[in-house]
Amino acid sequence: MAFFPDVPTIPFEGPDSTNPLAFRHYDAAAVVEGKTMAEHLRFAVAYWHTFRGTGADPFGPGCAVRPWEDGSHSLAMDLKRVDVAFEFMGKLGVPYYCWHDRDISDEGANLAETNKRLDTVVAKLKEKQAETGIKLLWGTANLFSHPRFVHGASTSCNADAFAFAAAQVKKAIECTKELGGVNYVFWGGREGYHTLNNTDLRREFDHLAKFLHLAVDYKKTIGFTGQFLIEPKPKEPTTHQYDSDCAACMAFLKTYGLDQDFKFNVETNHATLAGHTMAHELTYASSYGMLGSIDANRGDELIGWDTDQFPTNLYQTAQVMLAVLNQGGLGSGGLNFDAKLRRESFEPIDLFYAHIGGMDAFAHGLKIAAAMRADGVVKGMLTKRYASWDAGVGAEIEAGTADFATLEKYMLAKGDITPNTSGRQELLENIVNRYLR
Ligand code: XUL
Ligand code: CO
Repeated sequence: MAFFPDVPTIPFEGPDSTNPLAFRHYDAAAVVEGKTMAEHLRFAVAYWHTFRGTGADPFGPGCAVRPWEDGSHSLAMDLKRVDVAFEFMGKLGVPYYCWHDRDISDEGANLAETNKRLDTVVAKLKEKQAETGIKLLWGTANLFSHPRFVHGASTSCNADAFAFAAAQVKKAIECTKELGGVNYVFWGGREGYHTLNNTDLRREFDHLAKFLHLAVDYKKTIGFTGQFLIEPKPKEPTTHQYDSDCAACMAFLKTYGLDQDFKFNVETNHATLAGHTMAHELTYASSYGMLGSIDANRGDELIGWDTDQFPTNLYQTAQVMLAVLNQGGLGSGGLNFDAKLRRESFEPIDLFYAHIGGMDAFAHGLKIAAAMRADGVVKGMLTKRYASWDAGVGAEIEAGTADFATLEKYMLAKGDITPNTSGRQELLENIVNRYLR
């Protein structure tokens, strides 16, 4: 049975196409900088938004039209949804998908039943993966929706919530391994606080670190080789999320001796909520060898929350792909569309339009980034800007052969510094715009 009977496998038709069900830039087999677009971009569909999103918001219930949904929370519905998902992903031509445990299988009456049901769905996912060649980019556990996690999971004031979360993550890692997942993600969920009047901040941080150490131990015990990823986010649902941005996460991981076991899954709308550009977060993470994967979406410049919109901003996608190319690719990571349709876009076909647009925006961004790198104009200006560090006193400082006494002697003899040169911001912005076509 086809769930999207009117949609063909999405073809690549080239930049001049006006067919809304075709790619204009994403040509999976096209080679850029020696690798295919598919290899560079490693797109993934997010199960939660695409197959569980209803369009509900604080002002009204879901209004998404999904003819295959029967309104139940039955196992049969979970299994049918797997067929829907694989038809959608197959027609779209994405190589990967991502899930939370509770997206793919609802909870049963108790943990044992929940796990049993999850196993049944995982078995079907495994079959469909084998049949289609679509793979799991990452799994994760939903430790934030159920009321038992109202005060957080590993940072809850209730030790039982920590224990339940541990059991749930243990199972989610096992399922990820079973499906050959190449990463496993930890997004903080409700790990954070609203008021210090009821929060022992240091104790909660210690518990978060303890939890992650236990996860690392378990990963080694079962021989799961996927990359562990932390996904920073500064606010929502709590006022102060503990994993607020890449730098805060880096400090946390270093403080607790976890930095060798994790990388970051950086999300565009989380970066902007933290008051950073996505390019800043990516460059920070990448500089320290910590950029593992990307949740590709965008926010709204006028709205202060996580709108999780599909990425369409070429300026942004080009910057993202520049960071990715500059570090030689994402390794086991990929570009996961952690993005949802607007409530007003309620028809199934909108799911295709949204993903096609996102994939094209990133393929186009990849071409722009590759063109910038080929010309090397911006990079050349950057290298030139730091030339004073490549020889003379700069090289001595970097090499550790200078100290305050030698630097004083040098400056006393010289009298004052070599004059500064212009930062050329406007010129550089104009040059970047040359490539946006
Ligand atoms: C929440 C968010 C999550 C994570 C996975 O803002 O981004 O969906 O990606 O838990
Ligand atoms: Co995300």
